[in-house]
Amino acid sequence: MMKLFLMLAGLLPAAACAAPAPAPQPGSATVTLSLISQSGEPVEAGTVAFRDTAWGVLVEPQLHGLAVGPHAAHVHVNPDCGSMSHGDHFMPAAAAGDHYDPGGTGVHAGPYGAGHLGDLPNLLVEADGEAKIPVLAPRLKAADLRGRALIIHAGADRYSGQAAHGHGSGGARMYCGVIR
Ligand SMILES: [Cu+2]
Ligand SMILES: [Zn+2]
Repeated sequence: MMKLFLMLAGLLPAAACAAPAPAPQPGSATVTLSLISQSGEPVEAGTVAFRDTAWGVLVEPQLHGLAVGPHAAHVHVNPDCGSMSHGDHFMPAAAAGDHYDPGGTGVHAGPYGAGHLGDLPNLLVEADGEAKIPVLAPRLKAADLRGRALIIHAGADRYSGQAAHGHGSGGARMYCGVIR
């Protein structure tokens, strides 16, 4: 036992000296989200950071003031969170367009499906109104995200259905930000 300890102790300094050179800076992106409101009053909800890993993009939320429960999160095509009104019909963040879908699949199938690349896992808002649990988007790279919009929806994503109608993909657009 003692012999083993001495052996390990002897190895430590050598291991420290032989530390590999720092890995190349991984890709990353970030977004500050704001509540989408008809008045246009800016209400910030925090940030989401994206980081490339060997398993896809790690999505790290730091959000506050949201309704408790799971919320759909998607990368939408356009870097524009502008809302539109059609008569008295308010269309929150309509300018962001549809879910990011470079393959033209037209299918909303969630983060592990073969549809929209912009379909992220649900973000879970805990009892204190904060979302801080990281999730993984295995098919994405941070470079895909910059210059697009992140939208968080009022409800949960069931990873199915037609995005344009909101069925199964989280309902109303609630928070939006342009990814940089
Ligand atoms: Cu969306
Ligand atoms: Zn989708």
